Amino acid sequence: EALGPQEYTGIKLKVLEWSGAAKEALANIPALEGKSVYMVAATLRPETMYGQTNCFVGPSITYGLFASNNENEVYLCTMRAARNLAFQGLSLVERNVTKYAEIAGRALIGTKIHAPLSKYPEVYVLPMETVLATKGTGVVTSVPSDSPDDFATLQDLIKKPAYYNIQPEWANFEPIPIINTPTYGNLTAPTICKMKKINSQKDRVQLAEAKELAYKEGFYGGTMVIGDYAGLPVQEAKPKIKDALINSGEAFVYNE
Ligand code: A2H
Repeated sequence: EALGPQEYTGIKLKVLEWSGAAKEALANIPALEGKSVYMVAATLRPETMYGQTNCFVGPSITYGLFASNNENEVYLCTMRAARNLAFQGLSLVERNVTKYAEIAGRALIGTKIHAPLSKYPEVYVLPMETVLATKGTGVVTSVPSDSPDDFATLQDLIKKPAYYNIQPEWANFEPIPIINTPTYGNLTAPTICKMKKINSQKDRVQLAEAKELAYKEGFYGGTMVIGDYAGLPVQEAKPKIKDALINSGEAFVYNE
């Protein structure tokens, strides 16, 4: 864990269609009418956003819908993150949190979203048991090509959709090659998970090791194979992709 402040990129995942449960929970809230809702995901790896296949929420986490600094946009994240956003001047009334509604993560599952830069124009919200309410925004965007946690969790969901209460088609998105690495090829996380025989999100010890390997290899040895910066080393592409997302209004800097 970093001791100093951690700088994340807050990725804005636009809600295209609520799940049935979310539709019900959020009906009749006049403040939401005519506004776009964005689930805000905190990531350390903005250069991987081309490979988003879904987004994860903690089923037992309570989320809120909050006023943002744009009157047409509402942000969905934890209350804790909303306070941080407000403090950083990203809320409607500076340093003041305006909450329009609350919703359980469980009710968000199956919501259809647009994830910026992803090769898949529409992806779904899925459950991840290990999302921490105490870190980031409580929303984790999923890049199974480069994140062992995301890959292992998706494998669980694909194997047991009924157990996890999802429709199989919500998880039916193949990992996309976005970064080539000398040691693990262009699907780093699936390759490492296979090598370490990681079968589930519950393999915590091996996953912690896999995460470390994938992160180091991707950052120091990786080359982009997709997007405007294809051919560039990840270290060079990362700040450029981050800036492009921020300039297009699809992301912002989020510190905590
Ligand atoms: B990363 P750190 Cl491709 N609970 O984004 C659990 N995990 C969370 C979280 C939460 N509340 N909030 C953010 N995260 C994840 C991309 C990614 C990430 C890739 C590879 C590695 C990786 C796509 N998922 O993280 O504890 C988010 O996943 C491994 C370090 O602050 C975020 O970046 O160091 C990362 O963990 C933040 O972790």
